[in-house]
Amino acid sequence: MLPQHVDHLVIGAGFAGIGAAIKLAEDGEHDVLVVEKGPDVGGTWRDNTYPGAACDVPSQLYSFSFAPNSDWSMSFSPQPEIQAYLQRVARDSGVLDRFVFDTTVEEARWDDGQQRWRVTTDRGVVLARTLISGAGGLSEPKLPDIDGIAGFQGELFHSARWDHDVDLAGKRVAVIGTGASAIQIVPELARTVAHLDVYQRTAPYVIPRNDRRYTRLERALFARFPALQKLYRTAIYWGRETYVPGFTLEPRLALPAKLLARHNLHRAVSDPELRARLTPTFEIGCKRILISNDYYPALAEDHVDLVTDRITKVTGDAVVTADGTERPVDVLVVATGFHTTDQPIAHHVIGRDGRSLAETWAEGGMAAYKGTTVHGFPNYFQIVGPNTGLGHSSMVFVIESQLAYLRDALRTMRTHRYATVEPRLDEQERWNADLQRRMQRTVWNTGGCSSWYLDEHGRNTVLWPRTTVDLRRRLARFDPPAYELSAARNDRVPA
Ligand code: N01
Repeated sequence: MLPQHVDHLVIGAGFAGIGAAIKLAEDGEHDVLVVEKGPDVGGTWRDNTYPGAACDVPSQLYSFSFAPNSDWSMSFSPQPEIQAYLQRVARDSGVLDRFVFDTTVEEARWDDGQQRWRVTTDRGVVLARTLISGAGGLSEPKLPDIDGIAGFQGELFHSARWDHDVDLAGKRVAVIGTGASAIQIVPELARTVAHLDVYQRTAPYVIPRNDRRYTRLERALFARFPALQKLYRTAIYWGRETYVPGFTLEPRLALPAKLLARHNLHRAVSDPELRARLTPTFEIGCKRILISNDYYPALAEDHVDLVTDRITKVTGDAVVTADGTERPVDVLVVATGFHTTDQPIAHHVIGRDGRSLAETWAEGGMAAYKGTTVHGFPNYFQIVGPNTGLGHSSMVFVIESQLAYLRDALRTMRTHRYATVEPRLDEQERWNADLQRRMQRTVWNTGGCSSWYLDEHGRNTVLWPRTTVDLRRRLARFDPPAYELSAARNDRVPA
């Protein structure tokens, strides 16, 4: 049974939802409900179980600052370890009793009369004072729109919905896509399948993955001296931050990474024709820089083919390319990314004037104030909101920055007995105009590529165009002057 009303309803039990529940509890906010559509915590780390799934941000940084883990086995953790970490953090922090699983939010509608969010789930309706979305930017798989693909007779699945019942040994397998997911999948498949076709539309930059196993001594030292682990984490953080000027100010500053990527390719692939097809034609950083030691070597294997001709259609048992070649396939893996600038949750959150977030954003693209609150949506906080994404560092850092802002907003509401907070339209517009002005200089806009950072209008509504230090500073305190604030019309919680 769901409660009829709560103070705070959180959508999603990934890093954002777990972090929100823990931080709200620290502030004495215990009337919290976390609604999760899946059967467990973990979010994207629960869903992405494909072979080779691992984090491409070092584990020491890709974890909560308040829940360090001295037990990471590798410098880049494999997915099962991250999932186990999230399960453990949620359990040990004592907040799991606030979570309901296998429950889908169908609609969250602001009721201005009651100053509450009316959240309709497939298991009942809950009224909530604040709505906190931690639904995630990489949660809804994007399937490729290819002629005939619906009629494919073999096995077909998306990288984020891996079908572990399908035995791939000895099969002819095709992978569509060469993004961060695909380059982890391809080397694993190359070890088991009879033949692998990799369909590449755009060649990515791939730099070496400096992965290594932590020694027992290192792990013992991290456990014994938390300050040492913190220092290590800080060093990784600043190392990552050095990418920012090359991305946001002057692409030539990213030359070392470009040379590294070129060296990585030359070292692994000796065939000049294959090398040419694997050479990116855009500025480094425009798309996510990928890390792998075994992707290029896998492509150089005899039973692996890189296909760069455009896919024209899929038949019952083959993929057909523009040159007329038909390549038979038993299993088709689509590693074609996620709905990022058209997030499904936006269709389900309905604001003060009866319009959904998706409708509000239809013309100008996703926009929020400080990536977190949205005009027309009182008491709504979106963790990993518009323009809070990173191409170079840990999203957990961003999530914690936004949670600090959320907590200060709730503290301010408590102290001043505000019933609602909603960013002023002029402040939100000023924030986004400044962001987009800044965005003009970034490699994501000027680097000559198309990417999932850009929406249908060509606007980058996904990434943060400054340092993460800057983001954290701006989110450190809630800023009432930028908000419309209202007192409670009625102190009684409506039934
Ligand atoms: O998805 P993507 P992803 N026909 O959108 C191609 C995070 N992540 O799942 O480049 C043919 O990057 C598309 O081609 P193109 C990370 O933030 C993190 O790999 O658009 N091809 C591209 O090659 C990452 O950025 C980790 O020309 C089609 C690929 O599919 C994000 O998730 C690990 C096509 C999609 O790449 C998404 O990565 C994995 C079509 N119709 C992922 N449609 C970590 O380790 C698309 N493509 C933390």
